[in-house]
Amino acid sequence: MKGIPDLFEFTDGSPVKTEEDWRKRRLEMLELLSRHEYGFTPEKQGETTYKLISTDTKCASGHGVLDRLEITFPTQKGDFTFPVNYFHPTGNKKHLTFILINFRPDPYDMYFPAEEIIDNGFGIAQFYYEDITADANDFTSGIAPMFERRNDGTDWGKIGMWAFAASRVADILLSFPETERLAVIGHSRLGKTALWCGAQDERIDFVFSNDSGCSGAAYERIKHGGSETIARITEVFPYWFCENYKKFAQYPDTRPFDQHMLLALSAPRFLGVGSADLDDWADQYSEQLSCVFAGDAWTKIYNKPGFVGPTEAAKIGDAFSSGSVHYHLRDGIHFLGRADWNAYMAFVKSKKFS
Ligand code: GTR
Repeated sequence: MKGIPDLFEFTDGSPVKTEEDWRKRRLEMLELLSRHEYGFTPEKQGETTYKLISTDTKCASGHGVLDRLEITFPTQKGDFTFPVNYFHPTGNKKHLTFILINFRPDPYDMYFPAEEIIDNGFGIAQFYYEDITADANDFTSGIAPMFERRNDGTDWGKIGMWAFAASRVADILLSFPETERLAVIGHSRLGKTALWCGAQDERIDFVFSNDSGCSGAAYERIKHGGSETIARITEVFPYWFCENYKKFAQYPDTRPFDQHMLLALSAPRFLGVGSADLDDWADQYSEQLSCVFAGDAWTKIYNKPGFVGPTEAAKIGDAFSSGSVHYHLRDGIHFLGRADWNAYMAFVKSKKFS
């Protein structure tokens, strides 16, 4: 389609054809998204460690174990520690664990059905995003002041910081023998965060964005009535992004990127995007279109099915899961609910690993 920033063209205009080319293009796209949208993520400063604070061996009807952990990682200005609730099936069976970047600190929460997730054979490790840094235009809390600022418009915003913390959870989960695969998942602003985490951290096998909308999964150049725009999001939530992002507020079509690039950075791993019928603000159809456009990375570079589904808008109840890129549209409002989890879990179960 005309005007779509080309995934398969280097900034200098030369074509991206092979997997080797794609690996280089990947770095270009990460740099574009860092420089202009989310800010640059600082280097990891050293080893991540954890402490087991308590264990409930009979959580979720006795089907699972809840380990309450404290995870510590070094920053440029000392150690930083945050709590993580890790639910996993009883016994040490190997499983995939979802890293849920969540809105509340409580171990049990309305955004995830712990018992069903465990009964499906998965683990879930969730942390509270404001334990990392406040969701406010204030860079004095949590890890925000613990890294030097670049002061050139490209400093990481809060989305980058939350995403960095999700990767530190991955550091620990990967040291557990029962961890077979990892997924990262988030809803809304934390769906944007999950996408940015998965784009950067290739150890994560499944990347899930639920109702992430503007500056998440929604393709910005094709927006539909009543949906959020870059102008609006950078006015209300400037601190989620780097300062440079504001430059595009009035001229979004001049950006050398769009959100399909963020999604394509998950290739050749698995990607899942969910929308809700009543969530026009997130722009459901734009979220689907990003999947359509990003899917080419799987087909053209990796010879794998990418997004297998229509280019016309999905109908309520549709779920397109046969490729590496899943998309579903469920009924209801902006929420990370049971129907979303069931769709994501079914997608994981349908995939074989080589
Ligand atoms: C809205 C914001 C969206 C979305 C949402 C959320 O106010 O405009 O981009 O992220 O918040 O996180 O719940």
